[in-house]
Amino acid sequence: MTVSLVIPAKNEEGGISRLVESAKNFADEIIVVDGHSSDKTSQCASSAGAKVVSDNKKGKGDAYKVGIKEAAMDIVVFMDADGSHDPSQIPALIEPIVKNEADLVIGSRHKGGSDEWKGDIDTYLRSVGGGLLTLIINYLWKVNLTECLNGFRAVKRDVGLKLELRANNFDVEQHMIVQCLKKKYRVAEVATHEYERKWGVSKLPTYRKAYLFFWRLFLDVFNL
Ligand SMILES: Nc1nc2c(ncn2[C@@H]2O[C@H](COP(=O)(O)OP(=O)(O)O)[C@@H](O)[C@H]2O)c(=O)[nH]1
Ligand SMILES: [Mg+2]
Repeated sequence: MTVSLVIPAKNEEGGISRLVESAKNFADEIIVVDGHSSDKTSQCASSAGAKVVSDNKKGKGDAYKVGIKEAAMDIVVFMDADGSHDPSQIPALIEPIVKNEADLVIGSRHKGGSDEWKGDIDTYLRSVGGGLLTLIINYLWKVNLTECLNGFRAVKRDVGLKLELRANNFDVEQHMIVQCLKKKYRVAEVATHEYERKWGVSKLPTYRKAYLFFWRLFLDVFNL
C-alpha cells in the first residue's frame, strides 16, 4: 500500500527541511500543510521536496482536513513538524492497516515512551488530562486505548475522507478516534516513541486550551 505523509507545520523552519529529507524513504508523497507561518517553513519544505499547501487559518484540525483531501495514496500518515516523531517508525505504524487489522492506528507514547514528559506542571496536566479523556473514550466506546492525543497516526485514506471531522484545533486527535468508533471502524495502537520538540516552540498553551478537549468530548458524546 502507498503512503501519503501529511505534516501540519506552523513556524517550524528550524528543521522542517531535515524532517522532509529524512521521511522520503518512508512515504510515496509528502504534504506539508502550512499554518500561514511567518517564518520560512513553506519555502524550506518546498525546497526539500514536499508539496506545500495552506490551511484555512483555523488550527491543526483544519490542517488535517486539508491534508486528507490533498492526499492521493492508500494510507495517510500524520506526523508533527517539530522532530517529535521518527519517520523510520512509519512502517511499524501502518502495519495493522497493511494487514487489514485496523482502519486507524494511533502511535502510543504509553507503550513507546515519551521524552516530552519531564515531570513539570505542564506535562503533568497534559498527562492527567489526556489520561482522563482516554478513560472516558474507552468506557463509552468499549475500547482499550492507552492514548488519544498523539499526532503520530495513520488512517486509510478512504476512511479519513468519510470521517466528517468537525474539530479544527488540537482537539482533532481525539475527535478522529471518536468519529472512527462511532462509524464502527477499527482503531488500533502501535508503540511509538515521542522525542522532545527539536526546534521552535509549542503552539499549544496547555492552561488556556485545556477546555477545548473536554468541550469536544462533550459535543461528541451528545452528538452536537
Ligand atoms: N498547519 C498548521 N499546523 C499547526 C497549527 N498549530 C500547530 N501546528 C503544528 O502541529 C504540530 C503540533 O504542534 P505543537 O505546537 O508541537 O503541539 P504540542 O506537541 O502539543 O506542544 C506541529 O507540527 C505544529 O507546527 C496550525 O494552526 N496550522
Ligand atoms: Mg510538539
